[in-house]
Amino acid sequence: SMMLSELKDSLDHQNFTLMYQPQIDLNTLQIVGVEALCRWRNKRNEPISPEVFIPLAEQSGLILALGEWVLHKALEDLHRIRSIKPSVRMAVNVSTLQFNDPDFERVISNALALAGVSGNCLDIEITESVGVLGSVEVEEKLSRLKKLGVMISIDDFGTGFSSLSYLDKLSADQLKIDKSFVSCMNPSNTGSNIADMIVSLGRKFHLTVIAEGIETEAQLNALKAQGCHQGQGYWFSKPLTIDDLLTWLEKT
Ligand code: G
Ligand code: G
Ligand code: MN
Ligand code: NA
Repeated sequence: SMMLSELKDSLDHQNFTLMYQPQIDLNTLQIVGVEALCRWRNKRNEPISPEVFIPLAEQSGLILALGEWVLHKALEDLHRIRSIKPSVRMAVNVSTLQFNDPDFERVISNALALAGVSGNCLDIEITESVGVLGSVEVEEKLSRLKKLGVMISIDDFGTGFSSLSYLDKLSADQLKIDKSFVSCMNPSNTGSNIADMIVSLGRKFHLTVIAEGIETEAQLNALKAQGCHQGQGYWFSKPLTIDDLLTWLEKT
């Protein structure tokens, strides 16, 4: 298709950009990480949503090269971020196709070596679609990645089709509460909700819980009261260009 050939051209010419959204510790309100979010404009300079171009990149196999570019760019920018806030980690979304590529571990260790950063700077966000979480295959891969020092987050937690039976075998570090469960939090509804349940589950299984899509102070306070560890969302900051992020970091 037209869009696919433009997408390929863009990769050759490095026409993608990354935006960074701060991830905040809900107790200290300090930044602990940033999530890299890929952006693309077509030839007519129209922004195309990643919900459109990421699936296209996946169908065409381009996602492997694009994913590698994202890793390299994000880790390169991390140096500038850490020159202001030394402990900030970089979270990168990894498509199921990348994760299941036999070369994935090599891609990760190469990216770390190229950027000259250690594995504990990097957080890999995967979804339940990578395979059967808790299965020997997936857990062995996660364990090998963790030996590089990287952290693993389960993104969009609760929106997939997995059962919960894998949680006690899971070699991940974090659960990310999908923003759909945060946006439906209602200040007048103090009873249990799905976000509440995910926070309890995560804490029981010694996983860090991070809520995404926090847009109001009421949502922030409710999540904090439930014991949610971290959050990101428009309440703190929308995704920022690297320059705007550096300015934001200088001010906070
Ligand atoms: O902020 P937002 O509209 O950017 O993201 C929309 C969707 O695109 C999210 O599901 C997000 O995980 C995904 N996405 C954004 N950037 C990347 C990326 O670099 N790689 C992958 N695989 N997905 C991404
Ligand atoms: O699936 P993933 O978690 O990677 O996607 C993150 C998506 O959520 C991105 O599209 C990002 O732009 C978007 N996002 C980040 N903060 C907020 C928020 O507070 N509200 C809404 N509606 N979307 C958000
Ligand atoms: Mn994500
Ligand atoms: Na999500």
